Amino acid sequence: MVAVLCVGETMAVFTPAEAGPPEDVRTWVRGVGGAESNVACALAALGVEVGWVSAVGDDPFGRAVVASVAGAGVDVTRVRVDPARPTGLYVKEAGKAGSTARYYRAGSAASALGPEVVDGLDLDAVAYVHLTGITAALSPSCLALVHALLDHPGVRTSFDVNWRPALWGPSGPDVLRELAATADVVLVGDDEAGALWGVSEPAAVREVLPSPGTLVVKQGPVGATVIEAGAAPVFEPALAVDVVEPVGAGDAFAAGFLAACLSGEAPARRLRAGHLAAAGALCTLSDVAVPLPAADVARLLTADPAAWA
Ligand code: KDG
Repeated sequence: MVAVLCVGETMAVFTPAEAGPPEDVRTWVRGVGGAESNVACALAALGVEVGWVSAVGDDPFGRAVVASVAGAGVDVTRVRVDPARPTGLYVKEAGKAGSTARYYRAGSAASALGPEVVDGLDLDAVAYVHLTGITAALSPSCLALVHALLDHPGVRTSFDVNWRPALWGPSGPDVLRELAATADVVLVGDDEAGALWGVSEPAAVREVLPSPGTLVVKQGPVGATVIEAGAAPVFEPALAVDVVEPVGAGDAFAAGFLAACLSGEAPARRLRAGHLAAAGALCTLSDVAVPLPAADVARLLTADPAAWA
């Protein structure tokens, strides 16, 4: 039995192991990355029982992806192996300010997932189903799967908007807004909200997304704000971190936030748990966060933020 199910594609990630233009790079490091499994791995590191729902090809990259996510302590029994389609890949050119992704995932095993997946899931026992806008962009069947989970009666959903313009046509902003409107918990970066809907201040984002019970607006290195139905906004500053590479930080933040929701923490503490988990992703080149030592997390959860400025 798991407390959280994370649903979405995970890919083999290739990062240059040498400086210079990608055309000249001959040595690449192969990692693993997928927004939803990144969340799952970070949740597992926080002691949450979590499963990942996806599909991979019957190929070495698929086996490597599944082994890596399972190795992080995530239940991978709901991952299907598709003999007819490959595991998706992506190439990441990393930088401190941001990274670029080149995707090789059209027609991948995970892009063939569809709403039939829901029939095989025991959703009654699950506290949250975590989804992202990435899955919605992969194919019409994946979009239908996201709708089916968001609309499933009795399922509490968490939805990270995860705007990936390279995956979308012009419908992206409208589709993502519609999906977010039906989730219980929505996480969005202020930069994403600005790009998608032209607003980035938390109160203005709330006007665009009035319905989710919990709206979290991530404000990069500044902090994050949670706005819950009927309550005043709560802001929590981020930690000062020497950033190595930012990909995966939002996923880790979502994991910290959800884990703290599960343990009944107050809003500010949930945000801080998100920041602490995000720090573990900001300090690594990998998309998957390196969990901070539990003792440090416990200490920093209650520390005075002035101490880390
Ligand atoms: O949030 C990080 C993800 O973007 C990364 O791990 C890869 O899932 C991925 C994607 O679609 O970009």
